[in-house]
Amino acid sequence: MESLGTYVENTWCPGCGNFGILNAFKKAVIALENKGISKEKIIISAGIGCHAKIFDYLNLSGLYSIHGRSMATIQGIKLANPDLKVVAFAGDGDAFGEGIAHMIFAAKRNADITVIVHDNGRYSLTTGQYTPLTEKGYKGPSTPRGTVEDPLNPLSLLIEAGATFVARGYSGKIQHLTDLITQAIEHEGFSFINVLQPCITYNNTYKKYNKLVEILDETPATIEEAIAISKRKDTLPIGIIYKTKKTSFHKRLYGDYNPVLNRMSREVKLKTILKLLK
Ligand SMILES: Cc1ncc(C[n+]2csc(CCOP(=O)(O)OP(=O)(O)O)c2C)c(N)n1
Ligand code: SF4
Repeated sequence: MESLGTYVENTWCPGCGNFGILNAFKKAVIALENKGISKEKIIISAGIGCHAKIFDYLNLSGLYSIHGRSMATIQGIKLANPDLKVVAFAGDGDAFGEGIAHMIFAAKRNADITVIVHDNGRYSLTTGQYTPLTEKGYKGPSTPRGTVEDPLNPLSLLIEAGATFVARGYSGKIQHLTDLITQAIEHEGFSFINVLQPCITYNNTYKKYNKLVEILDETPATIEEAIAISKRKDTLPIGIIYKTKKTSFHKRLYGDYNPVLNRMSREVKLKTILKLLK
């Protein structure tokens, strides 16, 4: 675990759910290394927000992206070198506000990426404004009289969009979350984990989640059942909610070709250009 940490000072509020996600992710990287996937092959990206600081706290290669764009950044990395396992961290504001088009299209084309959403139901870094996942009626800095909108359901939305691995985790159940992250990264195709993440400063949901979270015994067999489970409000089921097999985007695009490993030498490139120019 220690070799996965960095020298960067951790500035998350003590008790923040992001600590559980960081620990689960480190444990998942170790589990993947034990299965033969070296950490040099695991590449990360993040948006901007409290969640995104995870990028600074992990000793892994990657590219720190901008708000709402970590899903696009990581797709580019995967397309350049499909041998890599790529993971984007996003906030719920990040992924379902400015980044929603990237989420939907990554799911639609079954891009072989993993997206981990730190769902704290708020734009926390910017002091608690409502996000597309915030509950109706929430009074915050941008909605002093309460939001009048219904929240999106991230799970059913991405199942419908074409995601082939959709899960919900809880930062308070670290071993369970570790297993979900490990399986999501191993999955070929678009994998998405919506992690229930209490923000103790702007949305302290620990009590609610400890009461309502329930581990799913098994993955629902049909898409209809998966959508029904995603929409449950009496409990919050965690686990893999939907999983199916479909050829991923880069395989459809160029089969087993790898643009980085099969790169043309400079000489061949020049000859090809000259031929085209003639
Ligand atoms: C392109 C762009 N748009 C907006 C912002 C402002 N901004 C920075 S962090 C943030 C909110 C982050 O909220 P969320 O993604 O939910 O993450 P959290 O802080 O809750 O982890 C916003 C709106 C920005 N930095 N860049
Ligand atoms: S503001 Fe909320 S999400 Fe951000 S570090 Fe503090 S507890 Fe965590």
